[in-house]
Amino acid sequence: YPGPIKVGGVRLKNHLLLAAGILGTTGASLARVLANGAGGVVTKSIGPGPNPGHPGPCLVVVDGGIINAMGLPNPSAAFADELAVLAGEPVIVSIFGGTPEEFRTVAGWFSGKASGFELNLSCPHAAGYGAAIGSDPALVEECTKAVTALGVPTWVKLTPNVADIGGIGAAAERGGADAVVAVNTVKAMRISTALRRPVLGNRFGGLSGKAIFPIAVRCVYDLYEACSIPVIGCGGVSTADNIVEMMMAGASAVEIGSAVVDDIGIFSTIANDLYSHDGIDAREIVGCAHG
Ligand code: RRO
Repeated sequence: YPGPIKVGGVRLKNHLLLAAGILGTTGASLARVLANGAGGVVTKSIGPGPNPGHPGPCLVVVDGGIINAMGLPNPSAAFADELAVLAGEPVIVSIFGGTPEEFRTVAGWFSGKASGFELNLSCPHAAGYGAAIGSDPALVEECTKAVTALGVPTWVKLTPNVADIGGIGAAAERGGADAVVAVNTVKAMRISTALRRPVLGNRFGGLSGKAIFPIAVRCVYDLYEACSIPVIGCGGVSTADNIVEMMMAGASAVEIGSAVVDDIGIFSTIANDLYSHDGIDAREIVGCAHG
């Protein structure tokens, strides 16, 4: 292990983080992921009001991944209780809102209780939230400013479902973001040929898993060119070689989501692979595919 590192203002135990959404709804599940070798964890996204989520089916397994339309289910302010067992641990609270004011309000509930924030400007299937905001540079800058004013390290998670992700990353940087995270899920759908209707209750959702890894690498590469703040990679990562590739594209740390569903031991497995051999030196390889 490389020992503690600092990325986007947050101290991490290693370069691997739990991505938002997976095992992130309770303090106990987040503690379990940390005990299994994650260098930091990101919570399920928390918003301005309690929300049960979309009607089911909410999730469909497809070749190379998962399509979800959970619908931003969360307990809102009550989530603060879950953080009590995680005091002192590297926990990034993912938050969403529909306006800069809502982002500020939600962040306020958790400031002092979180190592940092990850602003979710990128859910592909949430009317008025997520990608609706994250595809507009002016709104991205405003929402980011509303939270960075609190003085807590703030990362901004971006959607791949835009023409120019670099321009969106630059807007987050102007808003004072400490890092950008790329990417959230890719907008997708499946149709049941037997039932002649979309599989998901919400009709469409977001694709995660191995199928989106090349999209995530391209987005990290674009953001490394467009921004001066650190880029954190996310999307379809399942091996140590994937981590090295993401770092070469420009990632200073990497988040893992879908692969954790199959194997919570993946953090230790990958960390052993990554750090044991001749040892990767992130300072040497981050962004080395550029130029
Ligand atoms: O809860 C969800 O449906 C969800 C969210 Br908030 C998100 O950011 N990305 C995603 O794929 N699903």
